[in-house]
Amino acid sequence: MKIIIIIVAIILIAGFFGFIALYPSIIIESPYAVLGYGSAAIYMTIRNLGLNEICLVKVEVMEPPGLAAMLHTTIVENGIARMKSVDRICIGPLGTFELRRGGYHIMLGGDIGEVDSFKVKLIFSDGREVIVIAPVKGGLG
Ligand SMILES: [Cu+2]
Repeated sequence: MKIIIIIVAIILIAGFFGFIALYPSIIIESPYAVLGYGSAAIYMTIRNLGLNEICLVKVEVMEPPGLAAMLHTTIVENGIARMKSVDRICIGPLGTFELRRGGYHIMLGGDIGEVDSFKVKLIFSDGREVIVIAPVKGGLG
């Protein structure tokens, strides 16, 4: 009897760590949005608690509907900052990546109107999806 309990415990513990290894957490911290003219930018910090690199490859806007989302970075050429599309944003093993003003961000386009927040779905390279609500905090200065 005792040996069965020990075997079951080992299986459960191995299963738990196997699950953690296969599906390590992605943590989204302090998401927020800034409104522009016919656009908006979303910023946040993404933490990868896994031992493999993960990449944010796509964003879908859930609310409000009908908006397009792109991944952008900001580059400075001849002293002028402009935005450039990127196809992915990668976060290394046990790494942290900050989407921030003047850097990488999620760009929303379309008929945005008056909104208090955006609900977006982040889609990662391993197929995982994370839903994030980003409250609006002011306009693009
Ligand atoms: Cu942009």
